[in-house]
Amino acid sequence: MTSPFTENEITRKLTEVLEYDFRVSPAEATHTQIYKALSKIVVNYLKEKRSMFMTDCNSKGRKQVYYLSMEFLMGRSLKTNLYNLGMQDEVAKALKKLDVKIEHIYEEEPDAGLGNGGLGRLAACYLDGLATCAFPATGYSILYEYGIFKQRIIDGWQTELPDDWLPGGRAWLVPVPDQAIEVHFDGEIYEKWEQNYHSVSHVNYKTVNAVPYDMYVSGYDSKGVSKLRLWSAESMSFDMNMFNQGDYAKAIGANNIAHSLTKVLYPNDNHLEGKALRLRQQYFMSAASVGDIVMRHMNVYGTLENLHEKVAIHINDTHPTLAIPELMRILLDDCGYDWDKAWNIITNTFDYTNHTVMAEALETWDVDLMQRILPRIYAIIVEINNRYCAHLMEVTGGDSEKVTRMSIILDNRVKMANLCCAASSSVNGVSKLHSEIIKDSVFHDQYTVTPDAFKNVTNGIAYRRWLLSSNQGLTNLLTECIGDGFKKDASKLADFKKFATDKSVLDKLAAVKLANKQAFAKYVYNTTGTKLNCNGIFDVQVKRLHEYKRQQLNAMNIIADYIYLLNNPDADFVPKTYIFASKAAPGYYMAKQIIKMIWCIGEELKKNPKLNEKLAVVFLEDYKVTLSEILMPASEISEQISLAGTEASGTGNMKLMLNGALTMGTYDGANVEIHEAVGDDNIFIFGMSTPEVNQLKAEGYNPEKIYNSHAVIKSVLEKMYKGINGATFEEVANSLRHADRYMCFADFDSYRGTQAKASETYKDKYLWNKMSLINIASAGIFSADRAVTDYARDIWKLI
Ligand code: T68
Repeated sequence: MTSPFTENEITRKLTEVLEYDFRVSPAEATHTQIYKALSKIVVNYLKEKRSMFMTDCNSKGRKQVYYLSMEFLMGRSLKTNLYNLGMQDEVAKALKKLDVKIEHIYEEEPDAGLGNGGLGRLAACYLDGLATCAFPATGYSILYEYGIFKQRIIDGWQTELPDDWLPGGRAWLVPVPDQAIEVHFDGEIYEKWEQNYHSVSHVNYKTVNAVPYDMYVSGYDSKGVSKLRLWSAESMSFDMNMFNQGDYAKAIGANNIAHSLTKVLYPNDNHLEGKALRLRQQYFMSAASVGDIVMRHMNVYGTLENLHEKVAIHINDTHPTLAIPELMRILLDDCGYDWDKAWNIITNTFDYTNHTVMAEALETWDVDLMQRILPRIYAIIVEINNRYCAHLMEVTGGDSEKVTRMSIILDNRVKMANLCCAASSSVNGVSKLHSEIIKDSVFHDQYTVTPDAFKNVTNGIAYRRWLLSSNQGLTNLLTECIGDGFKKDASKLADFKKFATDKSVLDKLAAVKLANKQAFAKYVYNTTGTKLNCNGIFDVQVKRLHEYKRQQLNAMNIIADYIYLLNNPDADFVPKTYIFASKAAPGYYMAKQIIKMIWCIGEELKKNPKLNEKLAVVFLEDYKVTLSEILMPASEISEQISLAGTEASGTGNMKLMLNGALTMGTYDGANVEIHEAVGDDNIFIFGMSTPEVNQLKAEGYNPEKIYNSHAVIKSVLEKMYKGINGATFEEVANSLRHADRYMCFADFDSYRGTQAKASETYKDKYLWNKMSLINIASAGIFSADRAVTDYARDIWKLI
């Protein structure tokens, strides 16, 4: 791929922008100024390229996808865009002439942390995949002024600091104020009948202006460019509606809800926060996006009749569900469509992805709250529900219990997932196992009524970010062995399998891993002062902190090892460093206790230097996309130890596998497919399967009984009670002993035994490296390019 600009052109553009924006010469410019100038050059280029791409798509009448998500965890943009555009070398050379290292410029960019974890990162990966595969795509979300909080670990406790990312992050945003959309909240509705004509008017509403800021995402070696349109809430400078009603304070925007609406991302993952502000955020994003989609479609086609033929609207989890009644509102109230015609467009336009089966994460909203904040939208939902239930009564032959369970409104709550199922042409899970589970459990009733609507698309990752632009050593080795076809087509990674028994390649692979470990150890030393033992295993569990993900199970096994080593100081023990990084939702008490406990284990181990050579724990603060890019290449064991049936897919598991880490995992989420891809011999699977979990639950799970008869578990909990590094963890221990909701005790022996097996395997370097190579070679299926192509073909019908 050739760079769109030569080195000289880059130097000239850089000089111009620096002069124009900052009045400095390249020699005088600070790193921040160079970062901003370079970003501007890339943004301008991408904006132009996107415009050409879309003009071409529209001229061919191509169907396009709009991906609505309350979260896009973008991370940094400069490096990945330069890489995808093939500009990296030219820019590096141009900077070198100024005596500036490109790596230092990358460090100037803050992460755009507009998401919590997997769900938000998935959306970001898909923009990359969509651009690479040249599908016309637009993401919609919120321009949070503060993204996911910055985490500091102070004496082991998580403390949250605001993520003020815009000063550096704004470089990637193009404001488009003339395409702002008005969004209406609160007020009352009046229904009118005039000469048999029914109309509804919404009055006394408050208006918030949704102002778009666009971010462009380049594809790799492609003419495609994705656009992410982020909405910022701004108060109307002067609200004539209010002024005319005599409310001068409201007219000038005082006490305007816009001020708080897009301030901050809700920091909960897999947990519902039923606050009014969150509902307002959801409607704001949905209404602005649908308004924009309708306007764009009208501009190209002049009618909405063919909307469903030219547009797919994707709902990423239930958070943007209000897009459904909002489009209905526009078709009915603004365009005068009759109900059936409008509903037909709706049900052929929307698709929905479910990301969790955890009961506490399934969104429901209080009816009174919704009626107060969104009176017209609520009225439409009521009507959708009435007609839907009537239809269900017919097709189920009057099975009223079933219809009640499927009802969108029940017990004074609006059930968002049920609304999604009622209105979407497809409902999909995010791994094979998860897609089966939703058919068997949460959506079983819906499945019996519309079985063909249920699909699977296993998640995928923007693999170039974690391989080509993060792991130079491995990329070089792969290129040397299999050429560079894998850079565009991840399935070509499979060619690497031919080298699984080639000793010289395996040695080179080991050398790459060691160098990556050393680089990571240097980073950890520079940022924390902690020295890592690079001869031992780097065992990694990085993800949000949640009891279902079972960081506490990992901690239990480490404590058991610690007790063992105290009793057997000279035991033959493969040295191991456990690396954790994880944010907890700020209000999640138990998660914060678990962080503190893991941190304390690390500190106490440090106090015993001889033992610490064999067993070490580090808890890295502020896990984010950029940290994952440094860590993945250095990892050797990937901990994916959720209780079977709880993790919808996982995507960190894919990034780690791609970088040669071996999965230590339960039969859960996409681990099942990783197992399928690498085979029994190249993965460490342990623990109960989903049916076994369900059976044990049905029989009645009794952790206390296990505790009383299990010497190791008992000693581990005793340690928690007695204290680790001066702090005690009764609550963690008691919750395990008395509830153990995620069955750590039941899986403990299997986990511990499998950990021991992994350590034993590590002694055989040849075998370990071979397993690692097979993992890398089998990771192609988990590319986002594959995943979006699945969506485009099976769900959005773009091809
Ligand atoms: C994750 N979900 C799944 N949710 O847990 C993970 N939730 O298994 C899967 O791989 C990933 O989605 C992508 O499919 C989340 O990350 C959230 O972050 C979230 C945010 C707000 C409210 C609820």
